[in-house]
Amino acid sequence: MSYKLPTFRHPDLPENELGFTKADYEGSLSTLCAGCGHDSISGSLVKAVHELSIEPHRIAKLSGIGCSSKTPTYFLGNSHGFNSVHGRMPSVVTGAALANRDLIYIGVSGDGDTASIGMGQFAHIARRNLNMVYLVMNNGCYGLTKGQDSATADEGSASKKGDPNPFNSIDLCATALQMGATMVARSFSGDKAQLVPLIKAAISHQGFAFIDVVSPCVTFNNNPASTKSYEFVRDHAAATGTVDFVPMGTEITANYDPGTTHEVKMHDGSSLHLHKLAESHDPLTRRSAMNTIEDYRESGNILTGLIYLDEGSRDLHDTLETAERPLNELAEADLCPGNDQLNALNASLR
Ligand SMILES: Cc1ncc(C[n+]2csc(CCOP(=O)(O)OP(=O)(O)O)c2C)c(N)n1
Ligand code: SF4
Repeated sequence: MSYKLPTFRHPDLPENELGFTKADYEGSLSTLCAGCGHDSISGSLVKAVHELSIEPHRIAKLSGIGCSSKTPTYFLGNSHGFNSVHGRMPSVVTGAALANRDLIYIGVSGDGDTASIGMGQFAHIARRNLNMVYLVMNNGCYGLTKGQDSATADEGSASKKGDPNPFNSIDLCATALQMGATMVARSFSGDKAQLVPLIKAAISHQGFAFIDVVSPCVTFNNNPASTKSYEFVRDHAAATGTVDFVPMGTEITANYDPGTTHEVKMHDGSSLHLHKLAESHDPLTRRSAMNTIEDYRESGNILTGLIYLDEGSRDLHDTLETAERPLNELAEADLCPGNDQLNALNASLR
């Protein structure tokens, strides 16, 4: 069987500013189960990067192990990619990002990959504020190994063949926030209208941008007793507000009632327009974000949308004061300034 997408495309597919169509950002044909939420997220990633007119070679996509971690094969086929070890994507992306700060890093993981085996790595990559998008395709189970409950399965939720989960669940947005992530959002694989602008904002954000995307596993965890099923999410998802991503230099054409929209300037000159925010929620304050997560958790609903954004984020390169030029471009002459300089430095320390 061939895993290549058909090469025929409609001749009038819309082109972005670089002259690329969406097809230029697709990957191989997906081998996931038909209806898996992960495939919809791959579609949203393709749409976001195409609309942002990013050259594919400027992106590196990395993942761990799982059905979710297989998806980088199905999007951005012309970008760099590295499929690492279970739960170890954060250390691999940290090394890559420190060596080459010029690439845009998109890490894809699962709730098993992140909230169990990779929890230690996840905590520290958030704490260090590495400049990357970290997206979890969250189905509350280990899809690839046949549907065991994961650490994000809600208490009382039951998968297709399982008993109700007796344990408290880990809320990855709360964890990311607690660990120091500078952008935190949650969405649903079935809500492209919400997810695409969040992905664009995460790519523009200078720092660790975390997106938890509820993504139903149709094979093992899409039954009525599951809180990660399509039906449950559709009935219980409630957004903090709506988000428009406005690229740099774009003319604003829509009119909003005064006081209903808040504009947030992003580091790269683009902006986020936040509309109809719930009164009790201020996404620019960590404490408010934490309270909102807790309020929704108590009410049994699923909080979606932009939860937190730190406008003054300083990423790992800022903190370490690394050179503007990517480290992998520095030659020996740049790295070894010579004996005289070394002697002078040593003398200054005596
Ligand atoms: C070190 C190691 N331990 C265990 C496994 C087995 N394993 C493969 S994928 C996986 C969990 C996948 O779950 P998740 O990350 O939620 O992804 P999903 O398949 O649900 O998208 C496990 C336990 C492994 N591959 N490597
Ligand atoms: S087993 Fe579940 S998570 Fe894996 S591809 Fe199938 S539906 Fe998706």
